[in-house]
Amino acid sequence: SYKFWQTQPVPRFGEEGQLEEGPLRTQTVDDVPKEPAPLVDGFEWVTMDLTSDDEIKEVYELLNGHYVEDDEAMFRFNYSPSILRWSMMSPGWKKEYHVGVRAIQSRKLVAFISAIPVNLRVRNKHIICSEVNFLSIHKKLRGKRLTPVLIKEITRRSNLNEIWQGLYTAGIVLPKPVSTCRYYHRALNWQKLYEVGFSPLPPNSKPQYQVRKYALPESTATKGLRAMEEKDLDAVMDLYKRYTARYDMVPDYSREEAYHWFVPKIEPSGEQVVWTYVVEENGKITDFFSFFSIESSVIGNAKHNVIKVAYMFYYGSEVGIREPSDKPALKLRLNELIHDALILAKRFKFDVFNALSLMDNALFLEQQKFGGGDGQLHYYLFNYRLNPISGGVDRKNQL
Ligand code: YNC
Repeated sequence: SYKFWQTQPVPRFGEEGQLEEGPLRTQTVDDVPKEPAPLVDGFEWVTMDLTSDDEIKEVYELLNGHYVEDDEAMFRFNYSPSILRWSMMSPGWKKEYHVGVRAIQSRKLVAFISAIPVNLRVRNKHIICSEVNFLSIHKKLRGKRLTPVLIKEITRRSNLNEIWQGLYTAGIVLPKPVSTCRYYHRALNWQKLYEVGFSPLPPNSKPQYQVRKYALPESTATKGLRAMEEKDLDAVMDLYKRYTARYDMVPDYSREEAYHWFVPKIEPSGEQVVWTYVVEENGKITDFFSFFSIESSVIGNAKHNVIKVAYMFYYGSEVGIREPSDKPALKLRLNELIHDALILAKRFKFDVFNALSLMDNALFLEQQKFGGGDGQLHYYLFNYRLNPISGGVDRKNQL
């Protein structure tokens, strides 16, 4: 019945048809409480300092034990401290958006929610949002209606900065998705995925057939493909902007943000979080693609503790800009690029490559041997009405 969500400025189920797009509620900072709502006895609000190794470790440990699992509780996200910093300390980040709840006596961190600012283009309008992520509550404190309190607190802190809109995703259905995507998975190390229970052995198949099916060449094939460097930033940004103009909801990155999200760097931990490649032809950048890394813990498996998962991030190609309606040409090009992305991800020891049914992914998922997963990802906006956006899978039917 959405006891909490029905009190919030979000669109309701049953509102159909084309409606006027825009904010649902208008307020000023004067309307916003200056102090957080009290927590139940024994708990207190804290602001986490993610620049501190000790505090990021506490957030890491809370999430490592209590963040998102699949329906069968076989895997749980294991965001490393470096990836958490990359995700929550993007340009414009604010310490006060890293909100924790501690047990007063033990000092233990038992809940967390975060936001980063994002400038979002929705159709032809621009909105500044708080992108809310990493909501998590210790398993022992579930079902006690702490979530609404955390959401109201991150909303309050955003509102005090005059941010009135939110962007978030969730695996569960809430009022009311702007878009719904399905997860797709492409095995890179089929044997390991089979051993951890991620990839089933299809009837009438044998492990060696599956291994052969997902085998990849050693070397990439696209002429001019190389790792992105800082000097490519303007070219990649320009390509990103022009290519993503075809989509209805896209972050509008500043140069600083594009540097943060796309340029590959080795973190102080020695880890790499994001991989971006460009194609250079006669001194011009004609294509790019990127993927990032999140491990998942394997729960209760004797042989393996983690799987290394690459997630498709953004890409762009002059082919799609030059001939926006020429799907066959773009399909060909994206398949060349993504095939190389798989080869590179395999080289970096990823076990599986994930992608969602968004952007132009429908043009390569099947050919690149991605299989549809059980998981869905719903996209939401807070305090904004946007007519639904159909995903890449729907678009596929229109080809
Ligand atoms: C969820 N994921 O429906 P109703 S995603 C939003 N997002 O409210 P309680 C959620 N709401 O139905 P529990 C939600 N999950 O009565 C549940 N809810 O209206 C709603 N899991 O609260 C739910 N992380 O505290 C219900 O539930 C109410 O103890 C029930 O805790 C839920 O980060 C949770 O999946 C998810 O740690 C914290 O199960 C817990 O069950 C947990 O009794 C594992 O809560 C980790 C997990 C969620 C990942 C994410 C995005 C979060 C977005 C939040 C919304 C932001 C709005 C924008 C704000 C900024 C606006 C500005 C400006």
